Amino acid sequence: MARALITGITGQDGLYLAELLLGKGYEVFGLIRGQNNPKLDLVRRTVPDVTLLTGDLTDLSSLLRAMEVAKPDEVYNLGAISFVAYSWENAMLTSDVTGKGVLNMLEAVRLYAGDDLSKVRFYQASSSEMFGKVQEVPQRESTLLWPRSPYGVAKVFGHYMTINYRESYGLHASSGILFNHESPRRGPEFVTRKVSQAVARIKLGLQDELVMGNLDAKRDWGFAGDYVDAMWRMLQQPEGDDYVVATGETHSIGELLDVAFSAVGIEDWSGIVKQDPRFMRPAEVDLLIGDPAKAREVLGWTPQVGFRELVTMMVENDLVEQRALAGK
Ligand code: NDP
Ligand code: GDR
Repeated sequence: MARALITGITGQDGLYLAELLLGKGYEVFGLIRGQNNPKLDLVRRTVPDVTLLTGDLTDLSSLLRAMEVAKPDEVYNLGAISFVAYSWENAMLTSDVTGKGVLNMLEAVRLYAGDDLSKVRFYQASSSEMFGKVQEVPQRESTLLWPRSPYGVAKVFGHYMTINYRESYGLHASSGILFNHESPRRGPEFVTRKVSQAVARIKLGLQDELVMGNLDAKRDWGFAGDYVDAMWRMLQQPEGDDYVVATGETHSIGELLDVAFSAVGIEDWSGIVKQDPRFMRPAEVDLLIGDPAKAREVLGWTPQVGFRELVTMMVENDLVEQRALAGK
């Protein structure tokens, strides 16, 4: 039975990936941090067959211990401070976790594997946020990186460290440059879930306005369940490599609002949505659209869920959740 260790098991992708790997017959280990993690119950309920190990990406010894217990064939490094807006307010912490944390994980792999690095394959959760200021459209593996946030800069460090371990030590290390991917499990701080929750609450009469930041930014949004499959496919290749994972379509935040409100029968949201500078970023990533040709050709990966279906799925899920929370 193949063995996998996932960091970031409490996150959106960690849960989908754990489900995917358990379904394939893997023995799955998940790294969980803190002495009383509030998401522990959620993980236990959702993926009860995952063995949880305590550890933190800033603590190399905890990662090494996790490696020694899990003895993984595959390591998926999904743990990170992942909210871009937060990264300006906590730039050092973001650098330590999202940037240097990758190096800690790579070192834990190297120290665990000793002189047989071929026994472990490594996946790094890189991000389209690394592209930042638009250099080329659509963005592909070779596009110049110009990050625009402390988060993006930290991800660039992790990305190149992953490449460096591949080139220096021959580690089977892959970096997935994933564009935004969403689901009903998305954290409520991210724009899609913020919108889907608010739209559901407005429909149910629990809220009357929605305060947003920049409505002009454009993102290439896909479904998280599809994207974790691409991660797994990368580690099944004969060699490690870097891949853009995206839908190849882009939509503005305004279009996201159109689709989400129309899912509950509201066609004109102009009187409901307000804008506030507190949700604007010091530097914005204006346009993301990925070219997933390499992932399609080499990994045989294609996204299954389109933008409208994704947003509608999230709104419908939040209608059920918000109705239950309100006792309606
Ligand atoms: P989430 O924010 O949902 O999950 C992040 C995970 O990282 C959580 O499990 C969190 O644990 C964990 N984590 C945070 N700090 C630490 C730490 N110090 N040590 C160990 N674990 C820690 O992110 P997603 O699931 O959406 O994303 C997964 C990865 O993919 C992240 O690295 C993200 O940056 C990257 N990514 C995501 C994209 C997306 O659109 N979703 C696109 C491209 C890249 P806890 O619950 O304890 O806080
Ligand atoms: P992003 O996702 O920064 O792309 O990072 P997020 O959903 O936070 O923002 C997307 C875009 O929406 C604009 N926006 C708002 N965003 C939030 N969160 N809240 C608002 O009220 C709001 N109004 C407008 C933002 O300015 C931005 O342009 C996500 C994360 O998952 C990263 O970890 C990942 O690496 C990238 O996607 C790819």
